[in-house]
Amino acid sequence: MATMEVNVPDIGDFDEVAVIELLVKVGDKVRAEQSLITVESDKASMEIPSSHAGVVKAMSVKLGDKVKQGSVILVLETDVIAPPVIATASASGLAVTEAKQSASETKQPETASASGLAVTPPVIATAVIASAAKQSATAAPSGLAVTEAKQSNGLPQADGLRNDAGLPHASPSVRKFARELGVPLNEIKGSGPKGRISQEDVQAFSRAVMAGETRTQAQSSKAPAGDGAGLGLIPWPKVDFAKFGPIERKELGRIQKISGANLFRNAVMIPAVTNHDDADITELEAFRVATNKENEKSGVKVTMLAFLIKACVSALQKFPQFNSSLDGDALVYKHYWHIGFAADTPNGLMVPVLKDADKKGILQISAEMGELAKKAREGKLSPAEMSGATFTISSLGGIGGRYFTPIINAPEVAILGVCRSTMEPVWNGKEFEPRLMLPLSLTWDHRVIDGAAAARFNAHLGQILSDFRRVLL
Ligand code: CAO
Repeated sequence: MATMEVNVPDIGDFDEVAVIELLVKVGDKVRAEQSLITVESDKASMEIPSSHAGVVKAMSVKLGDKVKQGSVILVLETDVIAPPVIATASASGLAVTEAKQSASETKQPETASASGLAVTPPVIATAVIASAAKQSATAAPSGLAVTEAKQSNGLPQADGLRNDAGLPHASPSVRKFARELGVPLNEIKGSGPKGRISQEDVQAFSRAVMAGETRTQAQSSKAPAGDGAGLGLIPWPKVDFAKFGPIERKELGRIQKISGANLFRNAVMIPAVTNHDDADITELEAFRVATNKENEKSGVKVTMLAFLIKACVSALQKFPQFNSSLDGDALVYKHYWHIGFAADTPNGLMVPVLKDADKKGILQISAEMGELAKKAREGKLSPAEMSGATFTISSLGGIGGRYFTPIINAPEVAILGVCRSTMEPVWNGKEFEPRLMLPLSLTWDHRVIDGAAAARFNAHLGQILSDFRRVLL
């Protein structure tokens, strides 16, 4: 047994390069030509292969160290002091493409092969350079696609998803790219041969994390989905439901997932309060029924929601903070009145937006609402038709119920929930009178609105709904 130092070989024009990855550790058995460390210059990253086989006795470099030709990488215990392995460009032509690329980057002298393709002269344990532009498979002179594994160094790669160092298969430049994005490479399933990870795989993973479609292990360990750990809450109860009876598991739909994430954020982040009230709509309902009779032939049906939209615009104009949004320490007051309305669709909850409700009459609002609700149910709403709302109404009037606590649709600051009207005995000072009462539930953001303003908003809404002529005032 003998020990020997393995040094950084000639790495071309690079003066000093930083060690960005340690691919082996003390005790590891390494093969000749196996990559030991990855170094990085401002132009490229390179894997430095071992000149001999043996067992790593000591590491002489650590992450972040600057090394240059001749720097000791590690100490190897070897059986035989064999002459250093000479890595050559493959004669088959498969390695030629990358060899040429490497050569151009390292500015090593090139010679022309018999085929006319440039190949590098044999180099001793030469550094392997792979720039981002060379990650993808390129066509070999033969016309066959050559994998980057072969291009990068012409050396055989370990089978399976990981290399000898237990790292996922990826070129140095892909690793560098992942490091820069903070993407954990070992969590990516490579789409290349033998699970090799490409730059596109890294980008796709990063996109999925940003879109909330997947979570990194670090994210999961900090706040597993929906378990409340991120909020410092005790974990969500885990129950094996099947122990108690037959079950069926169904994935949430796409819209449910998106609206669920939004609702969760809004419920958690907004200090919301809900005020409940009743509005007397006896006369308004009679007017609505009469209007529908008059317009029977037009095909446009007026529901209470159209009147509510118009009444809300009046209340929003009287109390402009309800038509605002918080932006840091400032309130943004909007001088337009676009009203969103929650629509129950087969795909889940959608909120089409009726634009410029202040400029439209009840019949036009009804017609547009009908059109938007139809599109919502058919899944045909465009993003523009779902954006720009300044206030939202959620009406369960067609279904039933008394009151509920709707969740504010951020960045709006209030939402009105409406339930089914019922005929109720109302004391008029002398006697009980049957009146049609509409239950209203106004949820508001306490950072922007206070209880008194909310009570006034509801009272104003009640006055308008009980006597719609007030809209004109
Ligand atoms: N009181 C009594 N009856 C009411 C009413 C109310 N407040 N609101 C509506 N109605 C009646 C309508 O007059 C209509 O009666 P007719 O069939 O006799 O004409 C019936 O209920 C059905 O109305 P509608 O629901 O078709 O129409 P709309 O304009 O009231 O609502 C829409 C349209 C799209 C908002 C509604 O269909 C819908 O999807 N509502 C659900 C919203 C929702 O899911 N909110 C919860 C969000 S939080 O999860």
